[in-house]
Amino acid sequence: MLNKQLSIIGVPMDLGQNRRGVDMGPSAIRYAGVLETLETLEYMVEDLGDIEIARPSRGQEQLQDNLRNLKQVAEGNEKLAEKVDKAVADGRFPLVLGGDHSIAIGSLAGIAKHYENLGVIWYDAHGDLNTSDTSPSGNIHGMPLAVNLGMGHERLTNILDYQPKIKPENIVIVGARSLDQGEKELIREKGIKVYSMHEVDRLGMTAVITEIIEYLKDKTDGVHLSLDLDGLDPSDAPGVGTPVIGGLSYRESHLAMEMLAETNMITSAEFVEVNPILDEKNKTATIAVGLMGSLFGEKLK
Ligand code: B3U
Ligand code: MN
Ligand code: MN
Repeated sequence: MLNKQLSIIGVPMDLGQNRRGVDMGPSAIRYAGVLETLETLEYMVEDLGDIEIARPSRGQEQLQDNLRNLKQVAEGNEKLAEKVDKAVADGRFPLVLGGDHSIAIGSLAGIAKHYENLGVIWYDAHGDLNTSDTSPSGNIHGMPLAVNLGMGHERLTNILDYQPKIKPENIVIVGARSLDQGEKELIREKGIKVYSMHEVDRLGMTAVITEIIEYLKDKTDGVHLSLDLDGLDPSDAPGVGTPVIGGLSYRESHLAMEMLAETNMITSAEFVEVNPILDEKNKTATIAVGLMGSLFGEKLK
């Protein structure tokens, strides 16, 4: 049984990338029925509302040292880290709703403090392992995993005054199919485990998740699921800012969530990059809520 006390935290963050609209992700996910879904599964859910996010800088100021909106992204993540920290300290399961993936900087800052060896499952088309030196875009949503490894601007790596947040051997990336050169080098250098689409296709999702569970189960004392909706194929999840074809299917994703639910190993989660402006009738938010249902044990009921 997972922790029955859930705290939902919305983060209307759209400053970690270029396309507006992802700030409406938390509303779209709430509208798609996240509270009702989890309450039906007999969770005690408190909705802590949304973190306040500043407006973007304009013109030249926006991109400094190849980091877009650094100050606002850092400040938003500091606020998020404090909220998440408190939820975990109170014995609650934090469920964070994005917003773009830069919010994983704040979530993990708040969560990892409470664990010696936090495992992280990064469900994503991308590696999010860029730094300002390797990023092709300056978008901080392409950097949070590197930041959590202690790489990047101090303003981001040192949130809540400690770093690194996580260890490379405790990370597993699933669904990758768009990695930049610098990210590939970092993966090799740090020995990060990656199940790209190639491995998912060869092994099948059942074997992939079984291996991930085996890989993390003995060496971690908690596991955070960071699920970027662009990990799914755009035909299933069209409402994302950087869709990449050839992704994980709706069915594979539900299977993955159901298998994780059976283990009870997930101790925190976030669902990010839902962009209602780019979506088709709230399809992507609805899929996100469906996946949460599976992660929180719908099939086991
Ligand atoms: N790797 C590219 C693109 C990207 C990363 N994350 C998303 N897109 N969603 C970058 O900008 O770092
Ligand atoms: Mn991502
Ligand atoms: Mn992504």
